[in-house]
Amino acid sequence: MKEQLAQIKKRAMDELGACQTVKELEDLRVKVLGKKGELTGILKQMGKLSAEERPVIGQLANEVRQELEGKIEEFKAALKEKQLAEQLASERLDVTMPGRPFELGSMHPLSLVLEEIEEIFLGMGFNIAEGPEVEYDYYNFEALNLPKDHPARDTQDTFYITDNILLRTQTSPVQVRVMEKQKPPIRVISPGRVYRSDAVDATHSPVFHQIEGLIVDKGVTMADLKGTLEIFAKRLYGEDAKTRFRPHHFPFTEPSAEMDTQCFACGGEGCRLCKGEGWIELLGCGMVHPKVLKNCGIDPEVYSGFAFGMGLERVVMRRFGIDDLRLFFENDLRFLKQF
Ligand code: 2NM
Repeated sequence: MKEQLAQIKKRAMDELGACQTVKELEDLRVKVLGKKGELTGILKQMGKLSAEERPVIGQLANEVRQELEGKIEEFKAALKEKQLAEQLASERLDVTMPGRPFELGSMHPLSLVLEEIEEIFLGMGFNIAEGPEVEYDYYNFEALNLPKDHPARDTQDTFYITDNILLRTQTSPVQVRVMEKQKPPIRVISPGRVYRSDAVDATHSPVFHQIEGLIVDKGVTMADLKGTLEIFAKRLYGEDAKTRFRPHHFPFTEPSAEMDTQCFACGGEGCRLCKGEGWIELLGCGMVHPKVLKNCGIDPEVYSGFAFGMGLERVVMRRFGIDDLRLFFENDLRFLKQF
């Protein structure tokens, strides 16, 4: 029995040295020292021993148990420490390292000036109305007094999707929708993308932006139109800005006009910017045609209104001295970061 104990101890010590993990150590402890373990097996056979041998073997077995338990615990502790050290090394993080730099974006010049124009009109009591870019022929043309055979309805310029669905060529259809839904007084501007089938060059793009405005109420006159748009020009270009109105023609307004601002580069003398004119066209406008009001369910005997429209790109190009429209749509950061 003494020999058996010595053997158990020697084998356990050898296996102990080969253990790589805490789990393997625990398995070894159960195999040798557990309830059904090798050492316990020996102790169960003690009954066969003589009264003199029993305490000797018993003490020896206890010594072996204590020694093995101690060694296993010792190894366990060492392994745990090693594992922790490895984990700490692999998860090491330098919290003092500088962060990755990230670049701030900036406002697109079109958005910048659009916001400015919106603020001017919001300050005068207008609301902002938006609507679909894919529109019915009815809202884009028919309701605006442009019947099917009207020359201004050039099918060459319009992107048709079906016979009666198209990409809007102006934002006035938004205002038709507002007039249909809302009773006067109405005061809205409708900014947004519009589409025309143009070849791309420095001054033409198949997609561009318009801002149109509309007021409908009792007793609205051409004087209200002129006063409102003159104030707008002064807010946009400064209190010294000079304006003039020229007669024009639009199918949806009567009478119609165009408003110019005096060239700020030459003060009206005539220069390269205004092409020698001294004046630069800013917007088209007019008193809403009675037929248009009627089409939208508004009685032209009771109400009148004025409307106007301008191209955003041209205003922005003049503001920043940009000479090529394509720059707005190319998203070249070297361009966009200048605003
Ligand atoms: C312009 C010029 C003149 C205009 C007309 C309307 C509506 F819906 F009330 F009839 N909205 N916008 C209008 C009038 C637009 O753009 C150069």
